[in-house]
Amino acid sequence: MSITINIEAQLADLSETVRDEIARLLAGNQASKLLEAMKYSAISGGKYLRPFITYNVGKIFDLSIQDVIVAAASIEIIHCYSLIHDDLPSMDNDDLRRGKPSCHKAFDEATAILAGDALHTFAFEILSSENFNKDAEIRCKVINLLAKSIGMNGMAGGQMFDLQYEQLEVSEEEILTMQKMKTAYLFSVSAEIASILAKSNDIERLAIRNYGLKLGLAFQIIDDVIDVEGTEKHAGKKLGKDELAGKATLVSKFGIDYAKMKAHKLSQEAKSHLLALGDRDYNNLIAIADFVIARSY
Ligand code: GRG
Repeated sequence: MSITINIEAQLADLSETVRDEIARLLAGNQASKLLEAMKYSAISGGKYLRPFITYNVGKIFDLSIQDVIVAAASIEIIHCYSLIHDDLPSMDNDDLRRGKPSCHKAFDEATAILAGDALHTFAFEILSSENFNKDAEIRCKVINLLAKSIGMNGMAGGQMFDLQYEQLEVSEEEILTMQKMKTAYLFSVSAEIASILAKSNDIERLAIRNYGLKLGLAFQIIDDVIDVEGTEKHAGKKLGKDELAGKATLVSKFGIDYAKMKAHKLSQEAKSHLLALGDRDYNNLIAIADFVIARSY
């Protein structure tokens, strides 16, 4: 299953819509250094891939951009929060993000920590508001899923393993579990949120969740490949850092070819979960799974 669709052009279109929505959501808050730092990181470059997944899953269930835009923006806000904290000197210590100084370089470390914290809580503020969805049960489901995906058993837990595994010999299973938690759960929740909003049935929801998980894992493995093979100009961040830090990745353990093969297999598996969606038009989701492993940034 492979499809010729220009995902990059579509990503560029949606990026603008998501950026505008984040700007709209942040507008009306009192001007401050903290708000400037939040805007600096959340209304900036980037692929906007996670909101794009939310939008495209929504589309296969006949949801409009208006139906999913707040959820999509909140996912991107969480992602931006994680990038700010990931770049901190105490984490991955990166000076460059999305082709410009990372938040703690453009401002200072304390401001960056607070900007990340404030974006984190802001995402939940948005999702708990009736302006997002009138149905309190839906809001609770979305918030519960997102919170679980980014907490101790999700993104934060995965980041902890990522730091703990530096310079250690760990198994393939440990690497994949860490990457699932650190990266893939947010992809999965980006997809599943749209199926919650669409009130899709359990079989469809599970298929979408698994699609997101496999997609996210493939994405992270290719991210590690780009760290070795990519160019800084294209990636917008410093590369070659994994080897220096002794990061546990499939690339460091088994080499580039194995990592690419594994990412390709995961992308195929992601697509195969979509078969459970029957006649629905999921061509864009297939194209996203192709894009994730073909990308060079
Ligand atoms: C946010 C709960 C929470 C905790 C913070 C710092 C941290 C704990 C987690 C880090 C998670 C992280 C940054 C994982 C890496 C995922 C990754 C490859 C990010 C790059 O994503 P792209 O390429 O970035 O989609 P753009 O700039 O295109 O948006």
